[in-house]
Amino acid sequence: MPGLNFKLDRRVFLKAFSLSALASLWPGKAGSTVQFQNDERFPSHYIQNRDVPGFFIRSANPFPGVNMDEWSLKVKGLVENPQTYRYEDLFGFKMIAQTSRLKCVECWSAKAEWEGFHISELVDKVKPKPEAKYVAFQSADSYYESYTLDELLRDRMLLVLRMNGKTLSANHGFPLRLIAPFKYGYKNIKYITGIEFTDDRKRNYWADFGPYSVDGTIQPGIDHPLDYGKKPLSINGGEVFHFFDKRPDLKRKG
Ligand SMILES: Nc1nc2c(c(=O)[nH]1)N[C@H]1C(S)=C(S)[C@@H](COP(=O)(O)O)O[C@H]1N2
Ligand SMILES: [Mo]
Repeated sequence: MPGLNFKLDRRVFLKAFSLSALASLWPGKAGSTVQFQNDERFPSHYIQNRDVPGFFIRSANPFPGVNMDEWSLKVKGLVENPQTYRYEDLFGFKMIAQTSRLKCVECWSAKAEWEGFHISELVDKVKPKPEAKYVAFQSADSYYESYTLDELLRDRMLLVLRMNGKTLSANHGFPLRLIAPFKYGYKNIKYITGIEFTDDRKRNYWADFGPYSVDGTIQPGIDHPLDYGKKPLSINGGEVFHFFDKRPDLKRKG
């Protein structure tokens, strides 16, 4: 498809919008997200922002989806054992299921059951060197994220392969995404192709192209859960749990 190589065409694409339209691409501008599906340059099957009831789709750039003939997960940088994984290899890790919310800075949140593996599984295999304090993620759609290794080793941080009992859909990050329940949605990177251990902090997409912090920890404030008629509910900061969510810590107490 000529003209639809987004790595090449991003600058052209960005130029095509006015500055104010560009500002509304930022995920924090509630209600003003550019609806790419109204733009005839992007075929309707492209992954793009869509307010699908129940679980919105957020994609900073229209994307055709991962080509699995070319996909692999490369784990590299300051590690003893760099690894390249095929999709099937990832199912060799110990799978964990967890229900958690994804909370976008646009204010909505949505809940799903996620299945995947903890990053400690990967860390055990690649053996980061002592100076590897940070981890940079690369995606197939030119998106990127950045974490401290300590954050990634926290509970409920998952590299996810399945959502609500099914293989991840293309819209939600097939084949591999991160679910970081105490971080804003933008840090929950989809279409992961690379994980690099480094001794310096890399930036992330929305710190480079918008007003959002690299840290991205969910702040106290108001949430509009999509499964509660978008009614405003207050949140404490960190992972979002509402009164109708089963909190894992409460469950443990029986
Ligand atoms: N690779 C990639 N990951 C991404 C994004 C993106 O544009 N590209 N958008 C982020 C944003 S802003 C949010 S809110 C969540 C949305 O996840 P969803 O589309 O599965 O709802 O994905 C995040 N991960
Ligand atoms: Mo977002």
